[in-house]
Amino acid sequence: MQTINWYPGHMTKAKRELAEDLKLIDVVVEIVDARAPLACRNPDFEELFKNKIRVMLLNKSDLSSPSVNREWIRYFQKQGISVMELVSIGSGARKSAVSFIEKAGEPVLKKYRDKGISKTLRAMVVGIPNVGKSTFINKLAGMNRAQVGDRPGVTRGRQWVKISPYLELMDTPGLLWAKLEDQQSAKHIAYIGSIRDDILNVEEIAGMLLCDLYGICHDELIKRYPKLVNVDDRESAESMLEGVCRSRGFILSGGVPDTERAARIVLDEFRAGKIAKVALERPEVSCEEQDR
Ligand SMILES: Nc1nc2c(ncn2[C@@H]2O[C@H](COP(=O)(O)OP(=O)(O)OP(=O)(O)O)[C@@H](O)[C@H]2O)c(=O)[nH]1
Ligand SMILES: [Mg+2]
Repeated sequence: MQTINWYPGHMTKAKRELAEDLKLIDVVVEIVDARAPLACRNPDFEELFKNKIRVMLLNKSDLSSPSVNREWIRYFQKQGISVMELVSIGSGARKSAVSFIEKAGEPVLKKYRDKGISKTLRAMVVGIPNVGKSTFINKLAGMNRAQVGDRPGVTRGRQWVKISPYLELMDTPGLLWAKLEDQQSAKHIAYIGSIRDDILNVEEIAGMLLCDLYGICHDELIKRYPKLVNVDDRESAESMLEGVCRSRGFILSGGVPDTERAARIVLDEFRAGKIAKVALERPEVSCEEQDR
């Protein structure tokens, strides 16, 4: 796999600004994509937010497997992380998300209350690009205050959004980290659309995604792209992509498969949950827990 040079210049500035704003913040709300929560965890956040109250939202849970979502909730809770499953699009879960953040900030509010001061809770919403930070903020605001888009790097500057007289949220640009060592995480981050496709080899990424999905949700994959049953080598990214071309009739003159078109379609369909609602990652559970 090509080494992904994924760290756009604007993120250095964004990270610096985020550090500067921390003094204004009571709670840090980290949003991860439920399909790949580990890959979404920015290692820089540990140091950056070490003195802050932190909570986690497992967003886009509608695009993943309900049972794996529950496994992730248990996994993070066991680590002492306060976490909630979430779908930021559509209506619903607004109240529970607001009270989840307010509950996390209660120790801060109490300190002020004890001094007779009523304080607005200020939370910073952070995460890697495209996980739904701005969509979440709009949901809580009950209107479109923050700009959203189905591609990474939509939010470029920070923005305060008032949710109620008692709660304000800061939208922040998606942040990646400079040195990507784990290629498995890199793949997942590319699959979920957190790295700009124009700096990726989309055919390679989509081909690898097909190979991975063949192992995770074989039946749904074949249903969507039926000609994949005829592919001999299902570990070959190229052959899998050609199988999609044959399934959809993406054949150029001379019988050449249009693998670039197939790659874009596969990535779009996966990201929209059209192939299957599946988790790319599962928590490692001990044998003892599995038996229960
Ligand atoms: N299915 C589904 N889609 C979601 C959910 N939350 C957000 N999205 C979609 O994900 C895409 C990215 O949403 P944004 O809110 O712009 O993501 P962001 O984290 O602010 O991205 P950056 O500003 O680029 O860092 C949009 O197309 C949203 O509609 C969710 O819970 N479920
Ligand atoms: Mg945004």
